[in-house]
Amino acid sequence: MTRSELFSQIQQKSSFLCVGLDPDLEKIPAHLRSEPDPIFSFCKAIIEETADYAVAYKPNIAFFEALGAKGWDTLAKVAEIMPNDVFTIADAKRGDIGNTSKLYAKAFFETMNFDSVTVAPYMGKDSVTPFLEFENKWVILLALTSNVGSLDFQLIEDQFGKPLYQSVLEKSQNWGSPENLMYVVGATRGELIGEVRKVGPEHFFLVPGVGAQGGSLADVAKYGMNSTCGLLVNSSRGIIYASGEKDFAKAARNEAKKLQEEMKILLNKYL
Ligand code: OMP
Repeated sequence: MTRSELFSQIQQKSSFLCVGLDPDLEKIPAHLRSEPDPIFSFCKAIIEETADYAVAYKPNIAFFEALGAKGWDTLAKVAEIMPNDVFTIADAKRGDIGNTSKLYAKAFFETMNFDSVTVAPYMGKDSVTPFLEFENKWVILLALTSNVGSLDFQLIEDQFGKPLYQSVLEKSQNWGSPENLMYVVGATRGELIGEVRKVGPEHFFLVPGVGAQGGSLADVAKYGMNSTCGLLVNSSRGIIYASGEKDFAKAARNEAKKLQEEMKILLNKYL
């Protein structure tokens, strides 16, 4: 999917919602556990019920990998049933020396046909560029993450007072373009999103951390929205575990709808 196609989906659905698929066998409704593939049944129902309100889906690979070979089969099946009009994100946080990254890219872009993959910048250019060589595919590079540990390295300042996350943003902009490179910017970082926007005015940001982690959607839009929206805001647990009962998919739909309604107001306000 291209950047303009993504923006057009955002306009059509009046939404910049990404539904995070973090399916945990311990947390899914009990009645699904007798199904042949409980995680697939869970994800399928969530996707079907939320597709009117979401422009992106982000399966977190850990939740599938943890189940071994069966988990990989489930992930491939989930990737196959994604609606054609949504942007798909393999949240794998990969990155390794060049020839290894190339195979990670092949796994997620060719074997499974995801639109994008999350990548950690720590190993530098040659660990990221193999992902950028795939046409119409995207890298979503970790810049300023939502977790407490982001303080450990990402905000450390160099001798000129520039935090490390800003160096990541500046340097990596030579590796790709706003057409194939996005950044992860956590919703829990509030006004710092505005600082990131100054360094990457045109890039899309994947913003996790609203919902269960307490980030504010209004602040994300206020500080982060650009002229093509430039935001995909993710919520995982807040949507997929809205109910632990048989009505889980309808409850997920309601939560997705609530976020979409808020997003529609914000799009009208800032675009
Ligand atoms: P919830 O907190 O349940 O909405 O889930 C957040 C999802 O986003 C999880 O899959 C996390 O792994 C992911 N995430 C973060 O929470 N913080 C980050 O900074 C980056 C990510 C990510 O790359 O998606």
